[in-house]
Amino acid sequence: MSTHLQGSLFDQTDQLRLGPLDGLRRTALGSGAWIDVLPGWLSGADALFEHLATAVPWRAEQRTMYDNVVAVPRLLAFYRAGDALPHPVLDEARTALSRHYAGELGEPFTTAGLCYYRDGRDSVAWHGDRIGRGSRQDTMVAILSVGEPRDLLLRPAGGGGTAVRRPLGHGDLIVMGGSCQRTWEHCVPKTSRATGPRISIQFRPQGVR
Ligand SMILES: O=C(O)CCC(=O)C(=O)O
Repeated sequence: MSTHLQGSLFDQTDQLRLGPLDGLRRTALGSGAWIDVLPGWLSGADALFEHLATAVPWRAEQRTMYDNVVAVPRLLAFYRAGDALPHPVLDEARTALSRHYAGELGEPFTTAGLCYYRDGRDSVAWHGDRIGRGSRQDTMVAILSVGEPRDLLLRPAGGGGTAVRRPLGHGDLIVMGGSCQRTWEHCVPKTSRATGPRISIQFRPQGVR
């Protein structure tokens, strides 16, 4: 796959390295939902981006919308608990997140969902991760973003209220926690700006999807 990532424009260093998690900053969203954000958690992420873009078996999906079958506007891959992840730094990231949140989450992050947004036309619509336990229990979803910056928007479930906008750049981490998957929803909207590719890596506990 051609990746078109303007790598040198993103990274200040070639060394792939996760920073400490103690810089995470929490924002309470309301209704028991919160987000933790850590810009630049992963440095030297150009090589990771290139590796994931070419080595992951990306899947194009389709869905039915009214009477039509339409392409899902992003490429996907999913690694179940126990599957080998496509790069060792993702194992490191998952282990570090599991350790950091052990007390609060009470279980490790196990699965990794990967999404490839090829350009600004790729997107994901408003949703909560409610397939499984996220529909009835507090949980956490941690997202590491690499490549072109894209906005993640959050709003109270069902719409209404003011949306919160979080730009996610190369190497940035966001963790959605508490009731966020039930009481809030999130999306990555399309953009008409000239936008290169982005890969999102989501770590979830078992049974959350
Ligand atoms: O692209 C992202 O970071 C968000 C992905 C997401 O919300 C999902 O796949 O459920």
